[in-house]
Amino acid sequence: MILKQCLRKYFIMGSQDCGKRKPENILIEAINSGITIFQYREKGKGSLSEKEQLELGKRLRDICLQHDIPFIVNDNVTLVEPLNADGVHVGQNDTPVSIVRDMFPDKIIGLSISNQAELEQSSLEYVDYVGAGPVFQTMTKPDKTPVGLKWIETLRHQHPELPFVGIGGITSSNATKVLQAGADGVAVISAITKANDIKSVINKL
Ligand code: TZP
Ligand code: MG
Repeated sequence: MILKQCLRKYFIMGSQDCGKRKPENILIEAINSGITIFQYREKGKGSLSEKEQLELGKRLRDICLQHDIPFIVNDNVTLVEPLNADGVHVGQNDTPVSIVRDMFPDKIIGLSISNQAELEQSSLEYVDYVGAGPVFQTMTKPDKTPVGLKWIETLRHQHPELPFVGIGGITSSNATKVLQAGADGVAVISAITKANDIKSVINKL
């Protein structure tokens, strides 16, 4: 597995993002349409109880295994082993990446970094890839101020080899700009979960 290639079309989702549709069906359609990695992110309003999370997580994990798509869990390091995840993605206020690395020497570890101060306080030596954003305004995280394409350019300039994705407000119309600014890939939630035509959206990402 070459991580930078896996990051190209990074799909993130939890049941709270799926409306009336089944998360399993959205994931299968997204995989058949060309996503390259999946993150299970059960979080916020409408998200499932711990027990239900584990159950849905197992079903989504199995779908990824069957299709050879890396399966990452968001935030919750206690889900990594029960779901046999390939990796975990944490934010600046979650379990520190040095501890996550101690827990999981061989798993993929992702870290969110939104600005220069966060970059300077981050231990990149423990991290496999970075999520940078929100690049654009997004209803999925409405409280966070967008950091713009400028942050993507800055991060690439400072870390020419670092695998990273842009995230936040990315759609089939603006994804190319994020890649041109220097990201290895684009991470999206609503562009896929809210799409009428998932295949067409993923083709254009
Ligand atoms: N982290 C930064 S922005 C964001 C996360 C999880 C939400 C991305 O959702 P969308 O719907 O693709 O804008
Ligand atoms: Mg987090």
